[in-house]
Amino acid sequence: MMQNDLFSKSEPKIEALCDGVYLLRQFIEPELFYNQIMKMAKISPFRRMMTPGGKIMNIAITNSGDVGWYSDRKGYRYLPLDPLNAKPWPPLADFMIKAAKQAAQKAGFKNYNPDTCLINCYQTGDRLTPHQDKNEQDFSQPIVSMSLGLSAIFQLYEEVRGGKPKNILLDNGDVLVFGGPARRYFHAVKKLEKDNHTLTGSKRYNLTFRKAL
Ligand code: MD6
Ligand code: FE
Repeated sequence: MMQNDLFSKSEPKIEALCDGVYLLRQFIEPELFYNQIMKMAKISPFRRMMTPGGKIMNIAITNSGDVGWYSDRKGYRYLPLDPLNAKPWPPLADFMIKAAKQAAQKAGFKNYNPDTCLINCYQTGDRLTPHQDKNEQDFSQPIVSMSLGLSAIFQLYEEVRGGKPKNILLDNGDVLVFGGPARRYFHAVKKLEKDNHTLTGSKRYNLTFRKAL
């Protein structure tokens, strides 16, 4: 009995959604990550970036790590310095890297070495349109995605943009590992519904750990 209980806690369930995509529900300690984000945002604040086409994105973004994902008129790319303060992005905390590696390991990705984390902040009505993540060098490395606060529906398409997506509900503390053949699949996040969460209020945060360089 006792041993069974301990086992179920140390071996959380992992759900395979398709080849390369795995969901680990309630895998992280949300408060720990939320507090860390708030600390990092004092150095590199959340800001709404400009698309290469000149539109202002809804979702507010910041980064942590050796480089940070950035978008402006010059395009999408990774930058070693935050253009807002001309300083390095706040470093990845050890516990963040450890959790991301543990999630990747559980999904079968042995040599995962993230060097950056993109942090998205969604407010009521914000959505993420279908896209592929392709600004990274090495597609054999998965992306580890962590959700905090309000729930959202993640939509997973196949390699082509059209067709019916698989809808995946991402809750506070859930971790999605996104690799293998699915690493190039289109995906989106549905409009954030108006709601209130004890940790994040009216917001949802998403952290995506990547090996960019
Ligand atoms: C989000 N996530 O969940 C946005 N991309 O708010 C992504 O765009 C994403 O979760 C690549 C891999 C995993 C992801
Ligand atoms: Fe993405």
